[in-house]
Amino acid sequence: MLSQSMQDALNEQVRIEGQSSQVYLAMASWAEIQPGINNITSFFYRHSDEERMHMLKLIHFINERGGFAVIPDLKQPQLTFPSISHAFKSLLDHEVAVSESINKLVDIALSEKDYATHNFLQWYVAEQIEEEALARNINDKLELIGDEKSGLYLLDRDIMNVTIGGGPANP
Ligand code: OFO
Repeated sequence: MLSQSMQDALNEQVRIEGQSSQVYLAMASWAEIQPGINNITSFFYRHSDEERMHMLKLIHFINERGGFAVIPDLKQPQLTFPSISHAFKSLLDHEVAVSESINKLVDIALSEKDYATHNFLQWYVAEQIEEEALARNINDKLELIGDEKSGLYLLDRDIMNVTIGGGPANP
């Protein structure tokens, strides 16, 4: 059974994952109207779906542990970006913030000796390591590319094979 404080903190994470999904959905929609970056567009759409899956996984966990998962109100995210690099920089910053919030949840679980929740959260800890590494890698490439259109063409081609979310798949 979840404590009220653990439940509230997990519900806040439901909101954060839902908001992440919205943030990346907005990036996808913006990317979709930029010429020639179809695979980058699909990367953002896939990332948005992945975040929704993270939210669902939390919802199921909260409800299965005797709590009540609250479906959150979401804010309209940033809709347009000065460049593709700006969008990816913002994605990285967002992931770093998500990792911090996951770490806080782990702290709460440990302080309450809630080992079931602690165990559940390890999936998110591992996922965040991968997502941050992926976002950093793409940002590094964009830094190398600078304003070169040919580099962007190659990034768009290579990103097609990138897998988002390596953890156990289904909620
Ligand atoms: Fe990419 O954040 Fe979910 O966990």
